[in-house]
Amino acid sequence: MLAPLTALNVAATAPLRLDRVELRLLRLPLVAPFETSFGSVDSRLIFLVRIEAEGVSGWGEVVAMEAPLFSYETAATARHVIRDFFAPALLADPLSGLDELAARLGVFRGHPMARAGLEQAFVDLVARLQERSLSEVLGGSRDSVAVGVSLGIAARREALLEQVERHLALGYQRIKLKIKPGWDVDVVEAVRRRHPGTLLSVDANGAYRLADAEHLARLDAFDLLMLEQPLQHDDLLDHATLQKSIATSICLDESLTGLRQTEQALELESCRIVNMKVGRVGGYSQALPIHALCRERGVPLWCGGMLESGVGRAHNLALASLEGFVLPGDISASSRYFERDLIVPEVKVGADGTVAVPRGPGLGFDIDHDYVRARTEVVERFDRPGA
Ligand code: OSB
Ligand code: MG
Repeated sequence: MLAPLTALNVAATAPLRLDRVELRLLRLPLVAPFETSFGSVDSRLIFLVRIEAEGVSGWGEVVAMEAPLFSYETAATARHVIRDFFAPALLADPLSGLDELAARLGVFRGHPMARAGLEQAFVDLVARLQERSLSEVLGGSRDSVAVGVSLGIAARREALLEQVERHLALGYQRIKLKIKPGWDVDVVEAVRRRHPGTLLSVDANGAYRLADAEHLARLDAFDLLMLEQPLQHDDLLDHATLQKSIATSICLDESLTGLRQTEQALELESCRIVNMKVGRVGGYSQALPIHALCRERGVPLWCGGMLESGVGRAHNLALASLEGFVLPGDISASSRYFERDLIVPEVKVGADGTVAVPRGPGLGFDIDHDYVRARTEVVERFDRPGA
């Protein structure tokens, strides 16, 4: 049986009256463009959420992109649903904990990334009020988390090989290559030939169809840890069919939009490995039961990434400190993404390919308020009625 949310240890001490929800949009340039099967980006529009209560602030990040490419959500749709529906619902009455917050938002459909940003800010706030670390509040047990790096589609194969080399030298424990038709088998073969012992995986972001099954089976020759999201973003059945015809383990990302979809994917054997993204699944109220489900079933789980700023990355780090996260996460160093991050200290990857889990209250990192302010393009505040 799955633990009820109330047993997940993120209840507020007493019903918490939220005073304010604040949204903040800011753009951070990426140190290098990041290309996937759905396009290339050279900057990240960061969407921060701050929730204030009892004079304390909790921080979260809405990981939606600017365009509806990874999922249907965008920064603009998230802003709209938070402004018009989610924030008013949360500010209306005090909240006893995360389960009540999730229930309050549960009357609305969809928009998991918008919900997750609010859940993150709330859980950080509760942790800070209790003077406990986010990892502790979530039930984490690890002091450090094993990490890998996700490398985008490159202009030339030599450039990718050089990046693989560089990131292995930095200590990363696993290399993930983005693939698409025309940038797959040959590239993977070249990387595998140079690095026979490296943990290697590939991520197609939905670029193939079931008709490509024979082509994808050619990847079986390279001893890949997994093939992430080969088929369409909303598919479970074709993935189950594909999994029967290839040896490489399928890992689902886009298709797992919540607990129910994850249960059904495991039931259908659409995947053997689960990528957790707290934004994609709709927050901790889904992420924690998905973690419990994977542990119960012995399904390997790992923490994905969405090119988050340090705020979202700190949440990922705390979540990945839970016991069920058994494979290296896409939780790379701040410097892999940005010249300067929004948190202090920045996230560093040790030579052993791990990141230390902070033990300070809440996120365990300080927000770099000066830099956040300097970069902010939009701020929107919602106050509790009568506050
Ligand atoms: O599919 O895992 C993905 C980045 C943005 C959107 C989707 C994905 C990714 C990554 C990079 O692979 C993960 C990271 O390092 O943050
Ligand atoms: Mg992915």
